[in-house]
Amino acid sequence: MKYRLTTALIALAAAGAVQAQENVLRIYNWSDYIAEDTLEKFTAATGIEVTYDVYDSNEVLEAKMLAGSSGYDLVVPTSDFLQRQIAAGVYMPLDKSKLPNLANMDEALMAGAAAYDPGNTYSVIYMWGTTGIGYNVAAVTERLGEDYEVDSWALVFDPEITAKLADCGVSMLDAPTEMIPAAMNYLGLDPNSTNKADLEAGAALLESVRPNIRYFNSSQYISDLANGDTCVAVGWSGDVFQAQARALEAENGVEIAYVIPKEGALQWFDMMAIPADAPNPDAAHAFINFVMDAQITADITNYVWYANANAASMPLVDPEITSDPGIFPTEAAKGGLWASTVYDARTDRTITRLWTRVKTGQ
Ligand code: SPD
Repeated sequence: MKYRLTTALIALAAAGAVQAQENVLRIYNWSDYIAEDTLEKFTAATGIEVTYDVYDSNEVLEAKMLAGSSGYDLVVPTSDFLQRQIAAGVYMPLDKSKLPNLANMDEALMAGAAAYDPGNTYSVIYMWGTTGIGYNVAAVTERLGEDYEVDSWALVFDPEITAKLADCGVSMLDAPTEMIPAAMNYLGLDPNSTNKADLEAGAALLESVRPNIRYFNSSQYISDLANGDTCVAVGWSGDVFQAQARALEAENGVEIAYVIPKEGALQWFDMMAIPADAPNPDAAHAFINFVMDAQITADITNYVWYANANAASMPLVDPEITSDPGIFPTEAAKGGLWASTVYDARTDRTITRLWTRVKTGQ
C-alpha cells in the first residue's frame, strides 16, 4: 500500500513538473527593449511564466543559436543575422494559424522584412530603428562652438573633431557590421560593399579616430549619456531617446539629442523568431501574438522609444514619438537610409579580423 502511494506521489510530482515546464516561456531579447509590464501582463493573460535574459550583440545571440540547445523559446535577431541563421536551419517556420494578430501588422514594413525572410515565414518584426548619433547638446556646443551643426558622421569619424570631444567621452557600438559600413559610407563608399579594400578603408578610418574613443559597447551608453558621463555615442535610435528621457526624469540638466546624419544611416528590423529546438513553441507563438496586440505594442514603443511595425498600434502611440523624425524618419530622410547587408562567411571573417584591429590596434 505504502509502495503504491509513493509511486502515485512520484507520478503526480512528475506530471506537475512537466506541466510547470510547459508553462514556462524562455525569452532572450535585447537589453532595454521591453515595457515594464509586458511580461507581467502576458503571464496574467495566459498563465505562462516567463524567464527573460538579455544581450546587446547579434554576434552573441548568433553564437548561441548556431551552437543549438540554447533552451530559449523566443529570440530577437536583427534581420540580416536572421537571414543567415534561417539558412543554417536555426529557426522553425511560424504556425500562422496561431497568430491572428498578424492582421495588425503594417504590410509595407513586413514586405521590407520579407527581403530577409521570404514570405515572413520564420519571423515577425518586433521593433525597428536606425543607427545614428546621440549627443549631449551643451557639451558638444561648448567644444565645437555655437555655429557647429551636428548633422554629419564627421562628429565621430573626423579625427580633428573627435580630438576636441575626447575629454567628454565618445563611444561607439561594439557592432562591427554596423560601424565599418557607416565609416565606409562616410568615405563615399557603398556601405553594402563586400569588397575587401572598401572594408579595409572603413576600418582604417575607425582606427584613425580610435585614440579619441573612450569605449566600444552597445548598451552602456544609455546611462552614460543620461548621466553626462559621455557626450557622444554612436547608438541605436530608441536607446538614445531612452537616455534623453532618463536625463529629463533625473532633472540633471543633461540634454540629449539624436541625429540621423545627412550622409545616411542604417535602418534595421529586429525580428521575433522561434529556435527550431525551442522547448515550448506554443508559448512562443502565444507571446508573438500577444506582442502583436495593438495596445501591447504601443506600450512597448511608448516605453522604449523604438518604432514598431504594427499599424493598428499607431493611434495608441504617444504623438511625441510618432512625430519625432529621429524615431519615425520622414519620407525625405528615408531616402538616405540603407538596409543591412547579409555577409557570407568569408566577408564575415574579414570584418571580425578588421574589428579586432580597430579595437585593439593589432
Ligand atoms: N536596446 C535595444 C537595442 C536594439 C538594437 N537592435 C539591434 C539593431 C542592430 N542593427
